[in-house]
Amino acid sequence: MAIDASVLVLNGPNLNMLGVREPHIYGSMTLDDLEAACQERAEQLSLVVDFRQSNHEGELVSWIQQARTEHDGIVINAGAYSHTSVAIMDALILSELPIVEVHLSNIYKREAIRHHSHISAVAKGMICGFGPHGYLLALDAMANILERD
Ligand code: CA2
Repeated sequence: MAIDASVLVLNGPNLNMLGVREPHIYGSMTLDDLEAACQERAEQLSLVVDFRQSNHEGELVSWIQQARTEHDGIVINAGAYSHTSVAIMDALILSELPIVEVHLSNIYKREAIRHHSHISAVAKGMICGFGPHGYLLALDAMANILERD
């Protein structure tokens, strides 16, 4: 069991709209509901979760830089920046922390522009297609990684 390890759960652009629009793709849970579910799972796993969302690439980069000294791992759904941001990929590499990537939707069943993620190249692994449950699976995976390493 990873005792009181600290995990930054980062959410990228538009994920603050969860539960408000497109429930057929992203489900009806709001971001606040998702945070509550993550906090509950984190407690069971003896993890401390710092759950954040930003629509701004630079803010996400700054938070990842800070995580290097403040957290033990990063779970990230970078939203559309997953497909475009070399800056976020570089920040994740520089953090030297274990990374678990998560997506609510199955990005491979969607438009071709969503099939490639820069995050996947630097993540320990990636979970997609299971909706909000994917975040809980990502925390399980992170607890396992932190216990192992
Ligand atoms: O499936 C995912 O989790 C995504 O990261 C979500 C991103 C999308 O750009 C990625 O390709 C896959 C978009 C998040 C937008 O979230 C919304 C939530 C509710 C209503 C509209 C958008």
